[in-house]
Amino acid sequence: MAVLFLSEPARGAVFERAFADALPDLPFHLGHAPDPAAVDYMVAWTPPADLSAYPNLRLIFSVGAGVDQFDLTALPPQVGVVRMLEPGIARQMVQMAVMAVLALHRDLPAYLDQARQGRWQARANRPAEATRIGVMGLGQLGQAVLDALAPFGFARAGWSRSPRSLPGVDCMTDLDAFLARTDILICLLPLTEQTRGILNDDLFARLPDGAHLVHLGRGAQLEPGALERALDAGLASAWLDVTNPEPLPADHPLWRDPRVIVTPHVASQTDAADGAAHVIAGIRADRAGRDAPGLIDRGRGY
Ligand code: NDP
Ligand code: OXD
Repeated sequence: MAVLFLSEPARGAVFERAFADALPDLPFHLGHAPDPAAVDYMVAWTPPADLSAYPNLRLIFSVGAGVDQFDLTALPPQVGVVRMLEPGIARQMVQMAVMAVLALHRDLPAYLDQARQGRWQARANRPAEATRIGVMGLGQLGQAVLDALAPFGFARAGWSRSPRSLPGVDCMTDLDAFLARTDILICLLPLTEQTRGILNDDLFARLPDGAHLVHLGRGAQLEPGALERALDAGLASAWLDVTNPEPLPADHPLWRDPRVIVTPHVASQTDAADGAAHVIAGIRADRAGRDAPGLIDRGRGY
């Protein structure tokens, strides 16, 4: 039995120390396993394309919260995929989402634009109760964001594939009805074949006039050009932490659109020590015959 770590060496050194403390009986290899057939567990952002050298691999742990960088169809069927669930990811996501929602609710893009022009001009403040937040994706991140927004008084709704129930949140599965009641749309969906390009012309057309977008999921959920068209057709502003393409090229017009704030995919960053603790907990669960926390459903893609 062994673990093979295939991500950044600095992060790997933190994992190596944590494994030596917590699972001293389990050989831990950084970057290369002397005996690939002994590898049961792999930690990676993306695994090697050809896994045939690792016939006894049981689980691949993603070093990130998403698993869309894996080609799930190419992995051997018996290999489980585990997403990163260290608690700092949700804490940081909450900070980013609250900052973005308040910025758009309080017209920060317009005030930044006025400031660049030296223009002192007040806009009317809208009550939070009159602003309807809608979160696409009611997983651990969508739920944490909706909880954190509760004290501000916004009307809150969420959209997911299966029916959910969350206190104070209108949980919906009907996308049309959800969009029609959403003034600030937050995307926190995983990237799958069903969600690729979901932020498209048709979706933006179904939002009320003057709505805003906060995109925190994955860049490829945004159809290229659709945001620019939506901004011309009545979408008020957008905060993008993820873009399509990503990274956003320096000459891309969205960088210079005063209605848009772009951050370079920094909403959450995995802490190495807490990430190692999550992987160790997963290996312990697997060795005890239980599912590792964060084990995804490969058929669903998340
Ligand atoms: P979860 O797997 O916990 O939750 C996913 C949610 O999305 C579930 O509610 C699920 O519905 C819903 N969903 C999935 N597919 C569909 C669909 N086709 N239609 C409707 N709803 C759907 O994910 P997390 O909350 O942990 O993370 C979400 C994503 O956030 C990650 O996959 C990643 O891409 C992104 N992320 C971005 C970061 C950044 O720095 N910008 C950092 C971390 C994550 P159901 O409840 O029915 O299963
Ligand atoms: C992740 C991310 O998936 O940073 O961890 O988006």
